[in-house]
Amino acid sequence: MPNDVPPLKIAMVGHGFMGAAHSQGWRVAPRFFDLPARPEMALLVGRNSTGVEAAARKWGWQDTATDWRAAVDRDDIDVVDIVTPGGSHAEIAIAALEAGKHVLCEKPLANTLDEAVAMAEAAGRAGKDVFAMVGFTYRRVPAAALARDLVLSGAIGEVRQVRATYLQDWLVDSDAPLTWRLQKDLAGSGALGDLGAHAVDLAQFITGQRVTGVSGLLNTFVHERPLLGEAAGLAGTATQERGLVTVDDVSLFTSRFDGGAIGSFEATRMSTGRKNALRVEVSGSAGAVSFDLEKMNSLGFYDATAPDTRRGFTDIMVTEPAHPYLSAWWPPGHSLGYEHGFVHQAKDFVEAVMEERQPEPSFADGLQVQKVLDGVERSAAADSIWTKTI
Ligand code: SOE
Repeated sequence: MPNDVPPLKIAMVGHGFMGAAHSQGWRVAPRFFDLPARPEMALLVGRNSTGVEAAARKWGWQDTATDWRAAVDRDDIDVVDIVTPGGSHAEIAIAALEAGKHVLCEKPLANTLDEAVAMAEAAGRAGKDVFAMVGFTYRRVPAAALARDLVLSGAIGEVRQVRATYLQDWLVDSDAPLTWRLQKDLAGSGALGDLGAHAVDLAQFITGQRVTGVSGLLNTFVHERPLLGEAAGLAGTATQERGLVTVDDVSLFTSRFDGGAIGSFEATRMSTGRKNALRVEVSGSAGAVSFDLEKMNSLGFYDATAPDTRRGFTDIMVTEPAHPYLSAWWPPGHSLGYEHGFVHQAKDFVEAVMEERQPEPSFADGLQVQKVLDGVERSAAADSIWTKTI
C-alpha cells in the first residue's frame, strides 16, 4: 500500500463473530487492493472492558472503549462500523450519521420496519459526502458477483424463476443455548432476519429485480432452551435454567418480483446436515445460473442456446483474474473462502466513500429488504395472505 494515501479511521462497535470477520476485512483489504485510503483500526467498542481489550489485542485495534458514544464523539473517527445485535443498530447508526460519520452496519438493517425507516431517513438527511452501507457480504463472493454479471448481461434470457434457500442446522439440538439470535428484542426475528435477509438481498442482487409481495410461513419447533453460560461462536455453554425462544426457527415464503419473476425462499437453522448452505438458482428463458456458498469458488451455468448435444450445467471455476475481485489475489485456480467477502466489502466501502459515491447496498436497499421481512411476518401472522411489500 503506497504511503501517500490518507488514513480512514474506523471505530467498530461490537466484537463477536461478526467483529472478527469485519476486523479481518479492514486489516487485509489494503494489503491486497490498492485503496485510495488506508483503513486504520482506531477504536474497538464493547461493554465488557476485559473482553473488548482482549479482542482489540488479538485483532489489532489501537484503542478500546466501553460505551459506543466514544465512537461517535471522537472527532478523528471517520467510519462507525456496527456489528452489534440488531436491537442497537438504529440508535448507534443514527447518532453516527448525525455526527457526520460514514456508517457500515451489519444485516439485517434493523429489528423493526420503523427502525429501518428511521435509519434510511437519517442516511438521507446526512450530508451529501456522508455515506451509509448495510453489510450484505455475500454480494462480494466472486461467484455471486459473476452470477449477477451473467444475468444482467442477458446470458440466461428473461428471468422467470428464483429459488433461494439458506440452510443451517445449529439449532437442531434442542439443548443448544438461548443466544441473542433467539431473542426477539435483540435479534428482531429468527432464521427470517438472520438468514432470509441474506437470501432476499442476494436474489435481488443477482436478478436486478425487487420483491414486491410475499406469502409466508414461520415456525418455531423448540420453544424453550437452556440459558447461555459462556458464549462461543454461534452457541456456547448451557446453564441449568431455561428460557423462552421468541423467534422463528424456520421461515418459508413465495414472492413476486418487479421484473415479472416469481420466487421461493427458505431460511432455516433446522436443516439437519446443512451447515451454511446459501443457494440461489435463477432460471431464465435462455439459461440458468446456480450459486452455492458451500461451493463458493464455482458457479453453475446452463446455456440453453448451446447445441442440444452439448447442453448441461457447467461448473465455472470463478478463480481467473478476469473474474470479479480475483485479479488482486492468487494465481489462477487458487481458491478463496468465507473471509474474503469481508475483505471485498471493506475494499468496496473504502473506494466508494473516498470517491464520494454511494456504496451499495445503501440503507434504502436495507430498508427495502426489511419491508420484505416485515411482509413475511405479517403474512405468516395472517396465515399466508398475499402481502404487498412495495
Ligand atoms: C448465523 O446464522 C450466521 O452467522 C449469520 O448471522 C450470518 O449473517 C451469516 O452470514 C452466517 O450465519
